[in-house]
Amino acid sequence: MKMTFRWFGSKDDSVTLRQIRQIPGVSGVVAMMADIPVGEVWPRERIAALKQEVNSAGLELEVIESVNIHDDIKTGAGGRDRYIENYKTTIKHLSEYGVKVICYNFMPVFDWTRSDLAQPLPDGSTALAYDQSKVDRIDPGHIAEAIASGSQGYSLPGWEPERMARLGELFASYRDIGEDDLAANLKYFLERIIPACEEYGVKMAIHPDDPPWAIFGLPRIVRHEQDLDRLLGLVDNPCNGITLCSGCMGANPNNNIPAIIRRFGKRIHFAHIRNIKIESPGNFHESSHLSCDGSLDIFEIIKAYHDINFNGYIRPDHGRMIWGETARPGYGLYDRALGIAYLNGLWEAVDKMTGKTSRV
Ligand code: DNO
Repeated sequence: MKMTFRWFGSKDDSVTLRQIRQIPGVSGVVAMMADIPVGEVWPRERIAALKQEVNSAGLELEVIESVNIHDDIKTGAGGRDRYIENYKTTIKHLSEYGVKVICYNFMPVFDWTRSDLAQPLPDGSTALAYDQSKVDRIDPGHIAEAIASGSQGYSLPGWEPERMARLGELFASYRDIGEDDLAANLKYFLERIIPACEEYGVKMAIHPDDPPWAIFGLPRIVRHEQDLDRLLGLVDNPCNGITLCSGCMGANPNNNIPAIIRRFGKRIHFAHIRNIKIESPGNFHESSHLSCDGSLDIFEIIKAYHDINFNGYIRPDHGRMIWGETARPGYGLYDRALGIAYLNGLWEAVDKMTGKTSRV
């Protein structure tokens, strides 16, 4: 495995590359370019500059999260072929600068959703939380404002203001799209881009729906093991893979994360590892990474990755806000760095227990 850390860029992150470089065991950052409109080609010169910046801090740039998918591709609208061609060009450009994995999602309208970005926990920290009963009371037309009000002024990944300004139009574009239509549109997309991925040596890694169930009546198709099975079969090629997000899929207690890791093994290219505490069905908050603080057994998750000789990328996921830090919700330095130290410790312990070193 290769340990990485998500970074939003020098203009848009409270965490610096220098700080990331000092977290033990981190080989690279997972980056994005939020200012490029969804659907447009990522220019070579922008990628070159980002790579140069990251490499000169002593870090690698091998994973992008995310190259987002235009809603015309998800709905199968007339413009999709142009956006797919642009996506292929972006894959080519990224590959020329050493990018190996692209994380993306296929969630209609909204990316990850929470009802609270700073729920106080008993230890005085705050964390992201989801309470279905609260979400049910939010008018979907106003959820972007509800979410943004807790964002500490930072842009939120997947909640681009220009898209949120068109919410009504976006909702309308999904009116006749059911789960099977969405899956057919994903297949159409994958059939066209996976040959480019093979040619350029890039792996696609779809992120599950967060939370892993339908919200606001919109279709969702990456929620559980059966969905992952269907999605991998849409185009049965190693370049069509998964970002397995433990905290996201783990919000449904029927999703057995270690079993999913063992089942899909080599098709998992990117692992997001974090814990969550499920309070009741549909009601959870994010916790520290430790097994004892949440509902997921992180040791078993690491053990499963180790057993399959996982040689993809790992990153700690959302952290709590601790020690008075002000940062983008979920993406401060301190708790994610603690998360890495813990994940590294578990990995070393399993290495030594099994006599098999599998860090790359
Ligand atoms: C939120 C993230 C998501 C994720 C995208 C991947 O913090 O987990 O925004 O990056 O869904 O496309």
